[in-house]
Amino acid sequence: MKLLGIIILTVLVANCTAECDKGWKSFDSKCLKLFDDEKKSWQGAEDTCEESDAYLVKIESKAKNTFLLDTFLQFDKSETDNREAWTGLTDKEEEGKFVWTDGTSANFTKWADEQPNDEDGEQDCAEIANGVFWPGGPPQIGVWNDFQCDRELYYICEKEQ
Ligand SMILES: [Ca+2]
Ligand SMILES: [Ca+2]
Repeated sequence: MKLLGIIILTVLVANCTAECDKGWKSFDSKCLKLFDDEKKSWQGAEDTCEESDAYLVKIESKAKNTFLLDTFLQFDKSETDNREAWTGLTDKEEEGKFVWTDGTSANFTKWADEQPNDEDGEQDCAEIANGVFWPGGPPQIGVWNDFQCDRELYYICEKEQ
């Protein structure tokens, strides 16, 4: 009986201090991870997230956008260097109507200047970018760009804590 009590107590304590699996970072009751082993298309990235019971990251606030930059997308400011990753935002179902993978619309957005521009009528998936993307260009600090969904990028997955 005593042993059972200890086991129950241990389980309760473990639940109260639930944290993310190894390699995942905690933010606002979610667990987040940058997958930077292999670049993938937007759909390939989402499929891989789902293998971990996750989905491409949903960014609902400036605080979360900043957390992602600080945690996953830091670049060497002294050089022409950049980081970019797929997010879960897409307008592939209806042009111009951007939604997250759970179908909710984007209330908070952080588009770069002149984005989304649906370049050549073929950009339906949103990336988050940090760094300098062309020689002499201004740094893009944590801004979003719609991009061709079949282009291959690293990506950030998110799941419940
Ligand atoms: Ca589009
Ligand atoms: Ca674009």
